[in-house]
Amino acid sequence: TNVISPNPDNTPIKVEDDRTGMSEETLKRAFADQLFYLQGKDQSIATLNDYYRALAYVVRDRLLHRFIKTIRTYREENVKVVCYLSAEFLMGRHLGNNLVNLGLFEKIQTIIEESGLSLEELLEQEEDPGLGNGGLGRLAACFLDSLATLEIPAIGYGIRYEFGIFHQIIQEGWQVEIPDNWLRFGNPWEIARPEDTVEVKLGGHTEMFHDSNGQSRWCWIPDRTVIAIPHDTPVPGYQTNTVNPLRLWKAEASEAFNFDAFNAGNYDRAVAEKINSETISKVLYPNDNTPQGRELRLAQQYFFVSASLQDLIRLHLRTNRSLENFHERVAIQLNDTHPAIAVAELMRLFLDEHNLDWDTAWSISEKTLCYTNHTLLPEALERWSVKLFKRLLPRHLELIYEINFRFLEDVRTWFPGDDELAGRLSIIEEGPEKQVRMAHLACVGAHAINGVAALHTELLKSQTLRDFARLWPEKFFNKTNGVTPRRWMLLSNPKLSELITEKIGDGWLKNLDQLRGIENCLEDQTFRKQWQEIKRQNKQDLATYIKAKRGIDVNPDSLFDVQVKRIHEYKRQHLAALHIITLYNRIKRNPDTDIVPRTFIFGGKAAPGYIMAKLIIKLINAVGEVVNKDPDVRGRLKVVFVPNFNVSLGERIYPAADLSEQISTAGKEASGTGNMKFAMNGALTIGTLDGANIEIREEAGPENFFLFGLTAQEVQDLKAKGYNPRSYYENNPELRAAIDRIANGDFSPGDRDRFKPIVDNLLYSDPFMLLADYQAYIDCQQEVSKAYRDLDSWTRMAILNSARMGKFSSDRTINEYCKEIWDAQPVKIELEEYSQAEA
Ligand code: 4GP
Repeated sequence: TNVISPNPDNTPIKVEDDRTGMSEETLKRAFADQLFYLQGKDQSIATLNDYYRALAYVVRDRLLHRFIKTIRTYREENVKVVCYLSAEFLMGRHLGNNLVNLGLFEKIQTIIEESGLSLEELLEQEEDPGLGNGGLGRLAACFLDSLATLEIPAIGYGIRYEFGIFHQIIQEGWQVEIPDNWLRFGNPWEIARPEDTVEVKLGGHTEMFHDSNGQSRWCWIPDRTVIAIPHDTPVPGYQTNTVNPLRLWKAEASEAFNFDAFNAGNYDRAVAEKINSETISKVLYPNDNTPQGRELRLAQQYFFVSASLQDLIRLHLRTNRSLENFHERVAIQLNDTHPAIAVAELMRLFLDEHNLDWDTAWSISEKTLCYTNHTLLPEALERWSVKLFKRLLPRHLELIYEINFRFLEDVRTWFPGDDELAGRLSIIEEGPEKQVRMAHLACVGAHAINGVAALHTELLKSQTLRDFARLWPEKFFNKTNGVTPRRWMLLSNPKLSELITEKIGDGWLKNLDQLRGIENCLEDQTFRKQWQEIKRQNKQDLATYIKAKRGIDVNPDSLFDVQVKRIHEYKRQHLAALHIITLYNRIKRNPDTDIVPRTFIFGGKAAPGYIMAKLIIKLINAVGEVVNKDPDVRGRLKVVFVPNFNVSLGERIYPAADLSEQISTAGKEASGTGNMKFAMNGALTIGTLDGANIEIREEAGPENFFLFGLTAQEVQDLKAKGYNPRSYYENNPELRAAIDRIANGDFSPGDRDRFKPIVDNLLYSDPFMLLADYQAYIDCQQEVSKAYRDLDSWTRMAILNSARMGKFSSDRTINEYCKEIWDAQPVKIELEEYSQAEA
């Protein structure tokens, strides 16, 4: 309570602060106040969106006061801070999650419902901020939740894209992309901090000069400056006072620069430059697992890295006398190679702007930087042409050459005479067009390198980064991914969470290993029935959504077989399509065949330029058109492509799944995180021995997992031996019939050749070995159907999956990073008394 003024009789008047109080009374008053004074509305004219915004501000106020205290504590105690540099943060909607983490969900629900509104409807009002493509961006978001929950001082640094990942609609079965204008109505969760603006330079050339000591040095004469304006989003932990910043940079034109042109009467140039500068943070590149080598993309990367590092150095020098202890106060994690230019930029700042000598600068920089790799796909390893580098970042190119020269000198002393090794390790790739290999730059510049699942890390060490692993085995770590149980269970599956809490208390939300406790309820028939009933309700909810969105009736008692993720050939959505066609063929051969009713649910975006992925979407929809309407099928098979898969749609879908499809070609999926969300919510997995599937199966027990397909080793051996997909086609009648049905145009009336690219690809090259895995997949699906016929035993397996997913909490992952890589410790945030009164 705040003391505002003494009474005449000297007893203090206590009022709870409307911006911090957590009592029902105060929250109600705050809601009305925000509606009136921020939205400028009252109940007679307020729209749902007004109510959403009013509520968002009520919640934001309560975050801010924790946020400010958090930042103040970090500064006063001069703590070590983890900085997560990522070109993508796929945060998902904030309101529901913030209510959960502040412990306000139920209270607010009551208040909103008392006002005759529905909280669910208000939550739906929020734009889903899609500042990421898929796994890598969503992982960053889960990590921020865990960092705050574990009370680790941390900052997320990234780009405030004006347009996030495109909105996908389906027209006549095809993906159509619509721009994602998510900031149209403003964003109540961010706070612009123009006072912390920094300048980022680009282009130009370098010149040699002599400093006051007579030493010759290089300096950079850029030809363009943009300004980076930070926008902070508070990220609260679950039931802690910690609220860490997510700091996203927006690019704007530097006024000083424009002014010259403007004054010289060159108004259009001034305007053009402004637009040019703002372009840098305009739009997220919509590629997942494949970089696009465009100049603007490199500019984006450099823009946010430079702004973030300058910001960090400034913050550091506010509380420390020099940069000598920078690595003791800051750990910087590079989320893939997108921010790898940090290696050169940190050196430039240390050398050119802060006058450190090379060895000191290098030693501090190396101790600060860490690098995570997220994919083994060779086409996904970022390379930039030296020519482009020189044009955009001439000083950095020089520094990279110097770093490389010193590195290769070391290599030659360690391995004298092995010139090939030096060539393989070099940061510069020779060839008709010289390239900068960003992964090599990251490996040389970082003291820790990690993969995201056990198999992935092994393959990194034995293949992709083999030479580096030989050089520096001690730099390599595995950090198997995880996901936050707050968003992916508590928020998205409240009924299941409640049941679990009823049985084992709520400790599991902060220590997911405690989920094991529900194994004790396995023999309790009532519990199993409750579990089943909740799954049934979640499926019914999804069925209602599907009906509304796509007009398709689906049976909530059918097996919900779900594959949601980006569309990619290596993820093999088309293998699932072959399964559906095979079942359809069986029905066509014998309409009375006894099959377990299934609803196949797909969701995911294809990169707009990825023709094959877009054709796979069309194929799935085309198969659905035929199968869903065929009277012989009698509704036993339904195929649904749910448009615009994103975080909030994931929240509806994972809890409603019976079967989780994790069917990538072994060795291709680095980890996967959707696989974890499904299993936590009691779906069984059908999957290959790929990425984290292997560890999920280990935890769940092999008897609770549907395994099929070649191993990573077998995939490689088969490739080496000479893989001939056609022989599978020729020798397997069901496979042949399935492919022929596509090739004959049964799913493309009027355009027989529409799917020829898919058919030809499978028959003549099949790089992801669908045909080699086809029969094993079909057989395994048969096992799935058999198991589903006994719903009670299926439910037991589902419960065991959930119970044993403790390992896949991102809290576990973050704890490992803190101990083994970052050397970061939790810091308690104490709140002033008045705000704790009701908390
Ligand atoms: C993804 C990987 O494909 C996925 O296996 C992994 O779980 C995720 O990163 C998080 O580590 N990679 C990307 C990408 O999203 O763009 O490379």
